[in-house]
Amino acid sequence: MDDNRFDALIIGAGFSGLYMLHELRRLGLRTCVLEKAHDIGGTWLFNRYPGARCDIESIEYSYSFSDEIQQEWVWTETMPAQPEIEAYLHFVAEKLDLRRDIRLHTDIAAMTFDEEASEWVLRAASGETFVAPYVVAASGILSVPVEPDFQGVDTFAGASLYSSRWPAVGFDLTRKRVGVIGTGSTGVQMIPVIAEQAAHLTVFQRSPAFTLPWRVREFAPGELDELKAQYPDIRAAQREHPVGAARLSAFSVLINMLARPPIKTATADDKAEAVEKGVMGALDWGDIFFDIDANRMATELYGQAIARIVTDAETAAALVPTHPFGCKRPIIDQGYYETFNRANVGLVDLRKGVITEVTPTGIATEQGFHELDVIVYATGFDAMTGALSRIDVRGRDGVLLRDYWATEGPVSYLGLAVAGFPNLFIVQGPGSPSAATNFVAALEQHVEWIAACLKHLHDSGNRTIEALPEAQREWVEHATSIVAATVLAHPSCNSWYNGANVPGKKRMYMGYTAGIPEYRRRCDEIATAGYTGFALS
Ligand code: NA7
Repeated sequence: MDDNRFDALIIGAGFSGLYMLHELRRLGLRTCVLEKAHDIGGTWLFNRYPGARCDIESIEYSYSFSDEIQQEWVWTETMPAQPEIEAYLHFVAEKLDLRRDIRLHTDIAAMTFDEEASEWVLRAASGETFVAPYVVAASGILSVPVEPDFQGVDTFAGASLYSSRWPAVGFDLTRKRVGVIGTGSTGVQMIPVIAEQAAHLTVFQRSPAFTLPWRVREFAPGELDELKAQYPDIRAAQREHPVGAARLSAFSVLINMLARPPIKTATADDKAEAVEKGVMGALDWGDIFFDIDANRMATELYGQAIARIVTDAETAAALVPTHPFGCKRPIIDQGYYETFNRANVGLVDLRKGVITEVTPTGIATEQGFHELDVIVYATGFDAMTGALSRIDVRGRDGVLLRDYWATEGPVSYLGLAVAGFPNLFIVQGPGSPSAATNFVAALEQHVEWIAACLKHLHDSGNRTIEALPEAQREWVEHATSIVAATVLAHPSCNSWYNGANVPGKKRMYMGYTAGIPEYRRRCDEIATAGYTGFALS
């Protein structure tokens, strides 16, 4: 038992957990990372589907805390593909000698706060226990997949593949009739790649996506070295940027749009010119985040731009979204719409008739039957709260975190801590910048804040820190009020950002949208003032 007693425990060995371990070791804390998987990597270990790639530039979607790491590691492409990010995390783990404090195959099933001892007792699925006064949940925001329970789903005689647990050895799709369910970021990334491999691809689309074309390319010789020489400026610009990514990415495109002229006063010529520029140009207006009518006008232009790419008129019309642009995660793609011009690709618009059943030979919808050899599920995640809700997390008075969130909604103080759950820190929990930003930039800020907080507790002779309910309420109100004025709050916005993709989940926008610099300013102000909004004892 004593071997399993630590100063701090971290759940999850992905991007967040690895840096957290490094920071806590630097403080001299005896720390252990508990990881359920067979290896490190988190999101970038599991999501190895064809075409899996980050939508932020590699030189920004990477740790900034170590110049040695950023100078030594070699990115080969402007936006990194999954294997390269996984390899990068392995490199970091070796470089910082992290693996000796990581326990793999350790799936935490329950954790209880012992109020008398003021410490957490964690129990793994194997029965093994771990004890520490502090726990950092670095368990990921998109780590629990939503897998639909269509009638007959288990009867399918072909291969059922899930985007977030793709076989490590890959899967040969050549000469196969493949069906893909889901057209979020994952579906949009994999569809063009699968179309090139499969004999036939049927895309089952419930909600069409807004997706912006992007050319990912290999770095030219010497280009990466030039960028590395500019790292001080690149990192400084990132730090000041609301989404933590100052170079072009889908997020910064959105931010840049805010400075554009409004569509509402645009002339017919302006609009025609916008459509000429393609789907990205069609959306490039300054008023579409705050005005739902403006947003709908831009969507109309977007539909016209799709119709210029997709030759079949019915397919082109089916690809036009009905939700407001901006309310879901912006997607970038490589040849998505062009894929629907291929002879071996078909689109099933589930808005005209839903999936009724999976049979041994394929998928039945209200519109007809599709014979398939492979079904690919790209159906999303129980985001933000999913991972912690699957653990029996019991705080004060034995309250279960999942019950608390089910009743109150996914509330927190700063997206970092939850009232009634002392000494539990969440990296990028609901109410933090997290998924509305460059996640790596956001997590670095959290990890550093948590480490400084633990140092403060130690130096000030405190053992317990706990968010106060009143501060939590005010934070939730503050975060919610920022999105209230935008299309993000529109009732037709159903996405993982607000929990609408998980049946029964309490709806609440789960990001903090004032940007990382403002968020950092507030977190630092709170810390400097002696951790206002927290009780320390
Ligand atoms: P998303 O963005 O949640 O997309 C999931 C997709 O799956 C979306 O098109 C869903 O349609 C669709 N879906 C979910 N359930 C069903 C059922 N039952 N029937 C048909 N279609 C369904 O998840 P992703 O994995 O693509 O992306 C998640 C994040 O990963 C992304 O935002 C990036 O941050 C990285 P819906 O829209 O709900 O109608």
